[in-house]
Parts: sequence; C-alpha cells; structure tokens
Amino acid sequence: MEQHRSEVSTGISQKPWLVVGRGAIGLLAASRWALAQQPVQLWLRQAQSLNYRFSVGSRDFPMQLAGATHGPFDKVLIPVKAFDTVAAVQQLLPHLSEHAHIVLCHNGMGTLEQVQALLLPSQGLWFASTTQGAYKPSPLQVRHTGFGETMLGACNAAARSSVTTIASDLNIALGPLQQVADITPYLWKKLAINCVINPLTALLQVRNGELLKAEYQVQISQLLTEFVLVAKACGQQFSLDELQQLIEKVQQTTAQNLSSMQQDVANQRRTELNAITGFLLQQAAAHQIQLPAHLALYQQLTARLQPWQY
Ligand code: KPL
Repeated sequence: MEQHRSEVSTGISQKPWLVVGRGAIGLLAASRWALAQQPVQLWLRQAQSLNYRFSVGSRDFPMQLAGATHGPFDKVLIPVKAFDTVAAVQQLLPHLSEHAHIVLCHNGMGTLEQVQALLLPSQGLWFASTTQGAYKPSPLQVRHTGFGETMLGACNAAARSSVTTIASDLNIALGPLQQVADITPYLWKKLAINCVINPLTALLQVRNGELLKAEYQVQISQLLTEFVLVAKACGQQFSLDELQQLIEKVQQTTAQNLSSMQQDVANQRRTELNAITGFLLQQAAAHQIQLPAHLALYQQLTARLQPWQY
C-alpha cells in the first residue's frame, strides 16, 4: 500500500483538548497530555465529583472535568466505542466552536459518514486509528500496556484545508503518530485484524496469542479470504498473504492481551461486533458477496450474547 506519510513533530499548542469519555485510550491520551503540561479536560456523559484525581504509573494528578460552561470547544478527541460515537457528537454539537476539529478513534467502521452529516462545513473531521494498548486496573487508573502507533487522517474538506496543530498535539497523546493523506486503507487494515481476532477470542474466551495455534489457521484463512473479496469490492486491494502476515504479527505482539471484545463479552458489556463483523457483512450484502465464514462466526457469537450486546 503506497501512501503519502509524514512524520509529525512534537510541537505543543496551548489550546485545551477535550477528551470524551473515560475509556482506556482516552484516559491514556489525557494523561499523556497532562504529563506534557498540555491543557486537557475530560467530558463525561454523567456529572462527576469535582475532585477527579487520576493516576498513571506512579504519578497521580487532578483531571479537570469540563461542562457546557467551559465551551465552546475547539479540539475534541472522541475515543469512545463505535456505537457511542454518534451520540457523543450529538451531545457535544451545541458546545463546539464554528471551526472546531473533532477526532474519532475506535475499532470498526461506519461512523464517519454519520458524523460528517452532523457537522458544519467549517468543522474539521479526523480519524485516528491506533494500535496503542491501554488498560484500566481501576476506574481512575490507566496503564499503557501496548506500545503501538497511530495513523491520523483528515476526513473532510475543513480538516484537509486547515492549518492546525492536530497532528503534533495527537503525537503527544497517542504517538508515535503518522499523518496519512487517506486514512481509509488503514481503517480497512485494522478492520481485518479486528474481524478475525476480536470475535474469535470473544467466542473462545482466550488471549490473542492462542489463535497462533495450528488448529485455528484454516478458519483464519477463510475469514481473510472473504475479507479480501469485500475489501476489493469496496475499492481496497489487499493480498491474502499480506493480511495473514499482519494478523500473525498482531497475535504475536499482543499474545498476552485480552482483546477488547473478549473483555466486553466476559464482563457482559455491549460489544463492537456490529461495527466490525456487522459492517463487513453489510458491505458484502451491498455487493452481493457471500461471507459464510464471517456469518457463521457472527451467528455463533450472537447466540451467546443478549440482543443489546451487539
Ligand atoms: O484492537 C484490538 C482489540 O482488542 O480491540 C486488538 C488489536 C485485537 C488487540 O487486542
């Protein structure tokens, strides 16, 4: 995949970032900004105590919570699950400045079009696709568990045409970061990883590394073969070989990790299955492509979930 990539400098801008939610990646980003003395505020759906202290590693510091009166906001990172993204943007809309930039960051696809429809033409839309891993041992603690990287792309005309510090700011929070001219191929690549590792580990309730065993290779190969067909119909070219190597690498580097979907199932939370496998199945249906391996996996998993979990 030949893409224009640009390495990003580490310059710091002083306008505060608003981080939405209390997910592990959001708290990782907020704490890295706070540690770099970059002003950052947290936007929580429900009102919280004013003394929100937060610890990362051995450091403990106050996290400033933002409410409507702190707006209008200029730079907003929305690292919430795919199914919460559109509602989060709707809630924030009245509090965004006319030239605000918002950055989505989640597994799965399908939200960009919906969010774009909500924004003013002057408001920038971006997507950050990250392989950083973070874990919350308790609600007010975060650990940086996987040292990955982040790809950032501008997703609308306002984002593409503005001169901003979005990339250099995000390099502090989620870097190492590369800005790419078109984020779409990276979203598809991440989708390939998540379409295989997440539902399989969720179904089997195993760590990512377990999928390296020989007994799973036929099924993984079928899932990827089907993925390549759908991606191609959607204008994205991948070879089976390339994806097989990618998945193996992720399984090796995250072997000890529990995937997000495994954890969501284990903790009886809503999963991102519909933004991941569901999105792929929808794209396949639109192009009249059959996906027996993904459909079987989807059905096996949903049979174990409550309807509100997917
Ligand atoms: O993105 C992930 C997830 O768990 O959601 C992977 C890459 C599979 C790492 O666990």
